[in-house]
Amino acid sequence: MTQQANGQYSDEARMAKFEARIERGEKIEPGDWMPEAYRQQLIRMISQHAHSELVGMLPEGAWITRAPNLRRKQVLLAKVQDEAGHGQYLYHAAETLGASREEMTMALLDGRAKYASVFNYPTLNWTDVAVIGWLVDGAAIMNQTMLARCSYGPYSRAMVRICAEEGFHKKQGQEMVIQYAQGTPAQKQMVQDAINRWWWPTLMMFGPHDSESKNTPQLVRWGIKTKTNDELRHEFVNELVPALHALGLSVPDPELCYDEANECWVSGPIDWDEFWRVVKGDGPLNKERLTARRDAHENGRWVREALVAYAEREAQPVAA
Ligand code: FAQ
Repeated sequence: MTQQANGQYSDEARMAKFEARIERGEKIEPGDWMPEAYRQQLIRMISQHAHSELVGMLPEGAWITRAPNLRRKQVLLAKVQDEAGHGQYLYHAAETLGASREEMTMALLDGRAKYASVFNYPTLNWTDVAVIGWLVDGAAIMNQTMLARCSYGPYSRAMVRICAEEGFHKKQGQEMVIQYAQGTPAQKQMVQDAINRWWWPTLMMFGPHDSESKNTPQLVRWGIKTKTNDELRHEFVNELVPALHALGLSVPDPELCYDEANECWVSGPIDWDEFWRVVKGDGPLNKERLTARRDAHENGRWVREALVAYAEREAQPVAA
């Protein structure tokens, strides 16, 4: 890298070195030079991801008191608690980029920040918990396995840990779907109905088509995303469709077809009007989700104040 006359490196030279590191597959760490746009993209994505984990506790959390037996209740409690932990890892990863926890939290609570659209749909009965586990956690894992290879060290390492836990979430959901699909006709009907309601919102989780995805080109260039929205959605459809068919279940897509030449399943069109309505705050439960997060923040105020008071007291010099 050549120096300028004043001994400094030019931005072009720093950028070339940065991109060469990405090209070699090196991880970028918090103290390293990075372009401002790279830092901003990561803060945007990681904070949205953290918010999704916290809002994602709500649809299933509503069923903790109504789980059908103690084993299911224990599993669901552990799962919802894991999602809270994932939010914490992710907020920490965003903090390494200079984002403050308070600012990120406020952006969620006052409606400026995005979070995954799928969590704005209602959980109408217990089989929704099963289907969220298999489909929604399954989609999240597919996306996060890709992000575990991302170029930013703290995000990539958080993803490795999160994916390990999400693996259990997916399996507990899959186990329930298998059991209900082989249960009474009423159970099979309930689980099919839940799949019908969650299928499209799950496919929307992967984001707009690549041709409409404004962030993907820069994210792929800088190794933040290593696969595109459509590539991941395609992988998901091809994993889930045969698995559901094997259980005698179907997906609510009349245009779904098997492409013999490419040996893959091809989905029908997604309702992008619905997607953008939900993303912009007008989904079935957007208002309720934000109200629940605001209430949780308010109810936790005394804990935050107590922590600050404790830290201040501990910082006082000890009297001789
Ligand atoms: N919902 O240009 P792109 C989980 C926004 S964790 C809402 O394609 P990008 C665990 C996007 O932000 C699930 N907004 O964006 C769990 C952008 O707006 P902006 C969360 C969406 O970043 C399971 C605009 O549209 N996972 O589920 C959505 O390249 C079960 C244009 O889109 C992550 O956050 C959406 N679905 O790709 C918990 C993973 N899609 O910011 C409980 C990290 C797009 O420019 C129970 N994030 N938008 O104003 C990512 O991988 C990416 O950010 C994508 C979007 C793939 C979400």
